[in-house]
Amino acid sequence: MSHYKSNLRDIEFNLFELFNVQEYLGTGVFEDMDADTAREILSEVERVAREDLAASFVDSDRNPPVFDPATNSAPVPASFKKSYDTWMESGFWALGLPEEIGGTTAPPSLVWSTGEMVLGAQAPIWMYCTGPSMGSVVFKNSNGVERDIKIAKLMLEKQWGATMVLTEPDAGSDVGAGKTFATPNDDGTWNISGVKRFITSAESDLQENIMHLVLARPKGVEGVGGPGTKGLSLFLVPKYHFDVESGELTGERNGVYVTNVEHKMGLKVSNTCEVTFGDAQVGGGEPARGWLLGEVHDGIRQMFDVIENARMMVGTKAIATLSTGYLNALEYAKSRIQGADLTQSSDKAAPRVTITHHPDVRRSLMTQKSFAEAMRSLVIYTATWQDKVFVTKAAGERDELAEAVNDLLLPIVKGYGSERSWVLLGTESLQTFGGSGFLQEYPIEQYVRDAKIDTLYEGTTAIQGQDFFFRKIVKDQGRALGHLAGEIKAFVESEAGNPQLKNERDLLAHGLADAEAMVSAMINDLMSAQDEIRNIYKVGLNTTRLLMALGDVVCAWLLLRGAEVALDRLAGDAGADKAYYEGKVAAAQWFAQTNLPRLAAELKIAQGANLDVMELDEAAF
Ligand code: ST9
Repeated sequence: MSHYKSNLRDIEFNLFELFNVQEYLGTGVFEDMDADTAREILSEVERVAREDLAASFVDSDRNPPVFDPATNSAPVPASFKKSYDTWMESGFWALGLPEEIGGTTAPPSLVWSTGEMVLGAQAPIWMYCTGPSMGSVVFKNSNGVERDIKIAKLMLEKQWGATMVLTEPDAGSDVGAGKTFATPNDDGTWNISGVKRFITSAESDLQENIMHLVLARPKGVEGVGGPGTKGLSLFLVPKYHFDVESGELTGERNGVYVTNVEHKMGLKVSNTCEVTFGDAQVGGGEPARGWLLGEVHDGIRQMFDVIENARMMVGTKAIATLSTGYLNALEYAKSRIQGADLTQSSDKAAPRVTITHHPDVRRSLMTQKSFAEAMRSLVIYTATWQDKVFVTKAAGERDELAEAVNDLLLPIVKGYGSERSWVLLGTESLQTFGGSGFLQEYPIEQYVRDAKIDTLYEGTTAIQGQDFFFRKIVKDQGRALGHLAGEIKAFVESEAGNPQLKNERDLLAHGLADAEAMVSAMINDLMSAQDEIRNIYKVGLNTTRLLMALGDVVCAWLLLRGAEVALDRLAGDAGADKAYYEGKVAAAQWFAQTNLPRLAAELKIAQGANLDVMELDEAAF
């Protein structure tokens, strides 16, 4: 039986009942992707994910790849290769990629909905198969350079692997501290030298070639290669050399070798590699030759095309794991008989009941359900803004508001999504199983191990918090936040869901006001830092707090919007969906009642920020 429990019903609710994507499916740029086709795709991806991709979940954890230093290789287990091949044969990986290079036009909301199911069933498959999508980044940044367009097409056609190569042993969050450098050759190629760390998918036996997208600092060229991230350029460095015209491998090895594969707590089949470029002592000692992408040296901006997508991916993965964790916990709770009903606890002979009868288990299950459904809504809502960006770009225009709102939401999807998911998987989903949750017989312990990384890679939660406040709110001058807050206020002031949701809309109004007051307090601290620079520490003490607070507000709002739709359906004949819609209303009410009142305390803490902890001698810690 599959470990993976999908929630296609809820995905479809978000797409077709809450956000109404069918209004633009089958039209304009999405002419060939109508709602029926989208539903068929979702249904087939659900089946493949549950049956085929999930099949290697346990084996690939218990028998992970082993690094062989003699050959610099780390083959994946056969079970995983089978799952991977099934996914590649399905062709669904091409959804959302540009048709010019062989992709299939599809709205991001559909792509991320399929993503949830793949990532929930066997996340490393999605991560190993990103060569084609990174090909689209190469295409986007090719500046019309024919060679790069051809490379982009080959990355799709040949289904090569690809990596994002930023991190170094001493340059993690601080990408600009990277020392890897690139020197130009006479033939237009560059030689890359340095050691990178924590590089996902840099080695496996899944693809015939891997294209590394490497940030390095150009040397020996006037005016470029200065300190920090702005001095970095993006280079395309293949594992094997190939003929750009035909795509055939030449048989020559490039001097880029995996020199270690990390031993990790979870997500073990996903090879996390140390990669050495152009070291005479490594492999055959060949130089690591690559091409500068495009014509300009703006590697960090180009790499953020990958990073933004990867942050969305990580948030979606985390949320997908919480959802299947919850559904596994629910199934267990419905069958596990333990103890008497609390109302009969003094009667030692009272009948034993399933644990779903116990208040604390119900609290836990409803907490899991409401967060899983709220954050699914958050992912799909964010993706609908990406749909708007997609549609306007296709028309040769820009929707700056859509871009900004998407940018604002990304750190919430990634930072808030991963934190809430990882914590809830451990404290609630695993806990539902009692001691059995600690056993490998059930998938939850692996979920917990596999999900922890989501708060760490692609920018830690601390980085997401800083990005959220300094870049997405302050640098944006509050435009995107103002728009979102305006939408939430309009909902609060409406008659939505009356009378059932009146109390919750009131709670939302207070929650939003508290979060906005938190932003104001932080802006005040930031302003005061102009006179006393140390006051910026007060801001830094609160960036993660604000991210989590606004995450709660946005999630509550989205759930309540869903509840309004559900109430509407319940007012008619909901038929077989009655319990589903009742669950939507209950989850929204629960989320609002049990999370939003806490924001008043968070505001108080934020307003009380002081410098004590910053002034404390390190020795006192
Ligand atoms: C990693 C791998 O962790 C994990 C797993 C990978 C799985 C592989 C799967 C990948 C799938 C992806 C497929 C992609 C395909 C795409 C398909 C498309 C259909 N937003 O603030 P400044 C830029 S890898 C946008 O001064 P600092 C911007 O250009 C490791 N851009 O930064 C800006 O210039 P300007 C992950 C942003 O102080 C410039 O950067 N590592 C954003 O120099 C400089 O900005 C990390 O994530 C943004 N949010 O450097 C690093 N932010 O201002 C974490 C910056 O003029 N660290 N830019 O616009 C950070 O993010 C730091 O904040 C820092 C700071 C490095 C940016």
